[in-house]
Amino acid sequence: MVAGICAGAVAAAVLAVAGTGGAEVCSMREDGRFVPASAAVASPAVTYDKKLVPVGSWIEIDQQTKENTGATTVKLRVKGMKPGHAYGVHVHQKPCAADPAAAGGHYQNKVSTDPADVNAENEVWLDFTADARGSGRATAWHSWGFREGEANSVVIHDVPGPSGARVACFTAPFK
Ligand SMILES: [Cu+2]
Repeated sequence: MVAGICAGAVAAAVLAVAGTGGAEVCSMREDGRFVPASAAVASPAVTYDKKLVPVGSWIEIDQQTKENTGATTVKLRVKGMKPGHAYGVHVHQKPCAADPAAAGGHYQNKVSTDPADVNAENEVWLDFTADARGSGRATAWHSWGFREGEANSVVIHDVPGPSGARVACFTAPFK
């Protein structure tokens, strides 16, 4: 596990850039297999709808943030989903729990109550369509990074776009 050096990286980089000009990257990568929310064995990956996100299906989240600019790439990979199904995915604020609502709302760069700010530029969306084998992938790029401790999960929804039923959740400690 890399130390949590992304938070505050932009401000620090302003001071350091003349000296190093470096393009250091801090990263986070986590993967897990989905278990039922009722499972006795805790997992960072919980499914609330076993038809759309079967028990034993797999997710990996990879985050890369450039220290000098804060620019952030988040990648999602999944296996074992329902072939051909189109899913909606967002980074959410809180960790997952047995209650699908536990993950809270979407992480937003500009925190807002305006529905117009609910979009893939102000939030991290990773919508994907599973291929014939149930695999999928998505990538989101933003010029900004996450505020420390405010992005803690990835929620999979039953339909693409801004909302939809929560069918699974993966706890991931974004930096
Ligand atoms: Cu969501």
